[in-house]
Amino acid sequence: MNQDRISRRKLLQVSAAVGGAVVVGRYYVGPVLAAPPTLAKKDSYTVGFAQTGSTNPWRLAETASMKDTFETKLGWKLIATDAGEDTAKQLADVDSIIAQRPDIFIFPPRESKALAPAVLKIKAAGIPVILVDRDVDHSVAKPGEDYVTFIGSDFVQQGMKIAQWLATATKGNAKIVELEGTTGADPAILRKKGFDDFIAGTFNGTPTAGGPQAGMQIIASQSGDFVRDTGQKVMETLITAHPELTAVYAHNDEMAIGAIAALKAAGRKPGQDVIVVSIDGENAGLDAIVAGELGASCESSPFFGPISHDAMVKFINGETLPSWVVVSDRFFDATNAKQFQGKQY
Ligand code: GYE
Repeated sequence: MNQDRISRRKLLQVSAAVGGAVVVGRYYVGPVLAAPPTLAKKDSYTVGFAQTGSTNPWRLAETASMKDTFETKLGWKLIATDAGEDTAKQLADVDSIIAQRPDIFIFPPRESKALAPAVLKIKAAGIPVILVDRDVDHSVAKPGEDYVTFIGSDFVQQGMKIAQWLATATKGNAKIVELEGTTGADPAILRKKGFDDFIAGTFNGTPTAGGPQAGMQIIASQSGDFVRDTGQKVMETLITAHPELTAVYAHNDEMAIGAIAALKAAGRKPGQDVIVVSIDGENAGLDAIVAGELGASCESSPFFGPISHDAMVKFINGETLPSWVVVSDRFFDATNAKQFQGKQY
């Protein structure tokens, strides 16, 4: 039987046989269950939302979506924290939210490995967790067992789609500078993998129709932390070190916009002698596509309020949830960017 499809009820039955008592901090939390703690039906809930930061429009849109759903529409309480893009601060925020005893945590773990123990800690405190936007390392914390589910985009596919677009736009010839997202963050790891795999001629283990892209080389790859200014600074250095570059793959629009500014300042022509591609589908990204400076942006939706509420209701009702609720994304380039301009985030 597929582990992903085992219902919560079955996991609870299994867990009864393997449970042992644990005490975490000042909480006695009873047996260790091989399923997330359950949640009783009631009129309103308190939701813990430990945000990673608010350094870009994408993150602001995500926070707004959570507030809109849980506070404005449902009238519930959202305990929201802002870690200022500091992993240690997010870990401390999780602790402080646990101490306030929310009914559930719905939040994006900034780094995949570093936040996995925090998910176990929340579970041990008897509070269920739904992860949104970023996932944690499954060798430490498992969906369906340690947390309810992960709701988010297919980052490998995003990287693959952008590589495929770039291969077509450059006729398979590109010297690529890659601006990676936050080191250790799930989307940064997987957006890189999807892109790299496409160049190597595979996608999720299956050979791609076009085969390996021998003319596409990643000549430098460095983190710009998903931040516009950092992306710009990193790009300035990489332009000097690698003047032969002909393409930029940024893991988000913010860094792509920073890179475009750096390229222009260095006398290069983004959209002409350097093809820039990225991910997110922000308004600023669409503007850059319409201006001819950004080639394409694969969408990554930040609207997790309604979708996480749906998953939470299913969980409360004891319904089976997949280990991953996949968010589907659109793709923007010069053929369609204009019609979505100003309608994104
Ligand atoms: O692409 C980026 C943000 O985790 C999917 O994080 C998210 C990414 C998004 O800071 O802009």
